[in-house]
Amino acid sequence: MAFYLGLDSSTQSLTAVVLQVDGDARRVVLEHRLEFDEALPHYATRRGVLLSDDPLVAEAPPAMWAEALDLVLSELKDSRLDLAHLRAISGSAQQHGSVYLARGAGSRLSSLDPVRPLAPQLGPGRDATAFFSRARSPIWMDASTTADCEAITRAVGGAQALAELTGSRAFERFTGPQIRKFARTDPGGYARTERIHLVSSFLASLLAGRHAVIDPGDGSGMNLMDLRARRWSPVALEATAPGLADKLPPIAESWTDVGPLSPYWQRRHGLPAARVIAWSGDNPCSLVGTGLVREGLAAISLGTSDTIFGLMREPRVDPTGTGHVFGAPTGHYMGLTCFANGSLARERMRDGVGGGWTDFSEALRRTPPGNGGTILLPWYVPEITPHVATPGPRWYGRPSSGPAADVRAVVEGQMLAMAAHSFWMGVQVTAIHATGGASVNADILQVMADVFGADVFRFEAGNSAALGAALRAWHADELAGGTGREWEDIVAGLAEPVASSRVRPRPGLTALYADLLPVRAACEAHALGRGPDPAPAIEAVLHRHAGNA
Ligand code: ADP
Ligand code: XUL
Repeated sequence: MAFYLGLDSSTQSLTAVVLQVDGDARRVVLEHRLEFDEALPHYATRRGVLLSDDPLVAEAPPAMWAEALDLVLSELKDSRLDLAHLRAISGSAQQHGSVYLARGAGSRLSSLDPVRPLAPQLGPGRDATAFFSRARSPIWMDASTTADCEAITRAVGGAQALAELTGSRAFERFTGPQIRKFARTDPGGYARTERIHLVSSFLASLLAGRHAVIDPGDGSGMNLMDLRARRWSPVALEATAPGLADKLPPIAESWTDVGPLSPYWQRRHGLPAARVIAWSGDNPCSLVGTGLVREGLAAISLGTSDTIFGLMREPRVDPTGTGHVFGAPTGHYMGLTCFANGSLARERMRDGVGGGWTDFSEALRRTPPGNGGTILLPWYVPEITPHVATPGPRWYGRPSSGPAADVRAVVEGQMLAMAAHSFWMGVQVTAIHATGGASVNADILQVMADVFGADVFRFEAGNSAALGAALRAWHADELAGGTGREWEDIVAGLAEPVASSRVRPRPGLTALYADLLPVRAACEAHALGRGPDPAPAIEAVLHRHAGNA
């Protein structure tokens, strides 16, 4: 019998999932979450983020993530599980965030005093400058590096060249632009920096008591990694900051054994010398945690933001520059497209029909697919896909017939946008695993199935990133032990959708939505000032589907 621990350090919380494997039986035996704001109020974060005068800046204290790790491991020690059987630990972390360790950090990692808590040993309280060369870490919500994105893009030969090289054009939240800004605005701090980690490799380093590697899954969220070669790109490093190659950890496969859990954790919490497996980003871990280990499956997460992602065997890059290609922890690639206007846009329309999700569903059921030719681009906040800096919804076609039609407009608008902006992945989607808060709504999933022409399954695992990390720990342990297991086998029975939740596409409607896709694209092009008035195209589709729409 063996236990595998998966941790997920997200924006707001640290979650632990323990997987028990006993012969062919495997099950999750513990799930535990610590909310940063609540458990560690002395860092004064709100939803895990430090307050800032500049709305474009988003930072968090790395000492808080370390203290949370210490607390969660001590809480595990107090659980009824016999952790002497703990074989391996891996983790997931919010992507793109970076942690700056000062000179001497490497030796301090290996000489922590097990009698004392972790955080005070990393420096004096909130201004932890002794261990960290920067006490506040920039995170994925930061949007303050536009000038750095532009400079990097120019230096590597344009947005398309950067996307071909690293998997994404320059994005403000990506780590390369963030490092460039730090080196430019605080050259002293940058010079004092011994190692720049991602949140994932930082936490793995704390566990192993030595600098850990960065895996290709998280490394591809930096605009610094050569996507195909899976190593740092000299051109991208050069474009970012001086002497950067010496400050970055090496890149190594996601199943790398970083070393045993350091004596600090063994003595402090009575844990065994379990293998520490390289950590990865939350999206790559969720890929495993939602069972997407072969091409043809996609996950759609309907949360605060909506994302669509799936495994890709080949690194096909989005020619339109909105999607990302990351390394997958299986050794393949994954495509991901992120939409900022998710739940908030749906909630706005829900409030229009009475304020409840039942009213929302009812509205979807009594309005016709195609919505009588009303098309909405629901850009209530600045949109990531496509890039829309100045928010404001854009309505096209026939005017909406009222609040119920508005509900259909937002759901159809979102699903059509997700379908349109995932074509670049070049994957024929046959089944979709729906996750996130809104995935409990079967009427939303019906529109999803009709638009994509694919079966949709609800996926229950709330902690898919932490579960993915635990499964990765198991996979790597098997590999290191010389047995190895297929990924399909690793995820079987654990990272699987609810079979009874299957929603089938309705054939006539898939044809209707296939016709609406280019029309919606024409609306988007018009809204962005890149195309003619789409009104005639909308009328033509209405005419063709007169009985349906
Ligand atoms: P986060 O991205 O913050 O983790 P979640 O994935 O937990 O978000 O999703 C929370 C959201 O789910 C809520 O803000 C709400 O809009 C939405 N939601 C909850 N229940 C329903 C429902 N029945 N139908 C549609 N949306 C729902
Ligand atoms: C992905 C991204 C977010 C963070 C959230 O590119 O920025 O999904 O990983 O934790």
